[in-house]
Amino acid sequence: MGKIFVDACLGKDTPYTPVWMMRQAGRYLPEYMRVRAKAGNFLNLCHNPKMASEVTLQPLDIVGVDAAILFSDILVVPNEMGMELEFIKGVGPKFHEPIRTQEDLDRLIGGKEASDRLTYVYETIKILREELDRRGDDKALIGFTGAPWTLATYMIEGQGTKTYNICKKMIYSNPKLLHNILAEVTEVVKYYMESQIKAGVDVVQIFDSWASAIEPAKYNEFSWRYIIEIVDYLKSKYPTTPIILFPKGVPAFLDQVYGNFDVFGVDWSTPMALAKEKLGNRYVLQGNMEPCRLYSKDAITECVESLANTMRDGRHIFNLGHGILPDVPVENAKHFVSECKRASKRD
Ligand code: 1CP
Repeated sequence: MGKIFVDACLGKDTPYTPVWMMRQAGRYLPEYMRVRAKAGNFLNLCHNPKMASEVTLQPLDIVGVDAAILFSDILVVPNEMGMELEFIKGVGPKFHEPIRTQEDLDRLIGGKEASDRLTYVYETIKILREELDRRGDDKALIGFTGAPWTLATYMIEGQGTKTYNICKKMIYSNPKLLHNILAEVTEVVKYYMESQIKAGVDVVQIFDSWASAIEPAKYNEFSWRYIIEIVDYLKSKYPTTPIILFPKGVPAFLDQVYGNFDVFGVDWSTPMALAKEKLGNRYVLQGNMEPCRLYSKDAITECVESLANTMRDGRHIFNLGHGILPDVPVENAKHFVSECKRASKRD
């Protein structure tokens, strides 16, 4: 059974260009809100494989996307490295004891031991694998992680940030400590991704959501090369599993992109034609509708047609250029998916 999404990741011809949406299982779906209410809170939902697998499948059934993305969060990794995590209403994720010194780092659980604690994630994937195989359709399952840099921003700052001043201060005043933190997270993520593949995901995506916080001259040193270390590890053991990288907001880095991965996720601020010119011959491109276009059906159609035209030679996966927002009408999300399929249908 060929999966259209997996084929597209590998640059093979497909009957149309497959589509999924970043953050597609989430608060814009009333069905998600019902399961979340039953779970009590967001982390309980991540920790409950039965409920997490249920919400993972919702966008396949409701919106018609071609791939499901495992329902979890990037922050379960530092959480299982021993950092207590809380999601506070109106604030977002919070680590009460951030990592600011080598002693803080030394107290964390590392490597395989930390990744082995993420059993609820692997359990969710196993349920999903079984269910998708039972259905026998061609929908794929995406596993994911945060990039070491993006995870480190939360671990060091303790929460989301607008300025990144604490972790950026470390770039310039204590790079050795930052490299030690990044190396430790990289070790855990390697095993974590490997375990997700073993549990049954078809494809993995690495989110570097806060890539743009680093100046281009430092981006490779503090982020990309750690991502590529993970890619090299996975490709040496699982050469046929496609890898998608999504570094958000780094158009100045496009000329320096390297690595043995398959799909480059283009964020909404980078013109797809520019990404195609720089990377289209080496990587399949994913993206990149500005997520706020989801508020208008006309704005959706205009963008999808333009993307389909730019990418008419293929080597493309439709997606948003970042996550869907909670107040988007479900009907518009469905319109996006059906327009992608219509506009890219091959004769
Ligand atoms: O229900 C709720 O109120 C919690 C909201 C929520 C959800 C639905 C959070 C908290 N995480 C998630 C799920 C999630 N997170 C998924 C699976 C759902 C899907 O995609 O269908 C994924 C892939 C993520 C990944 C994630 N978490 C990223 C990378 C992707 C991106 O959007 O850039 C990041 C940066 C996070 C951190 C995080 N978790 C939650 C929030 C609100 C945030 C962002 C906080 C901030 O802005 O700093």
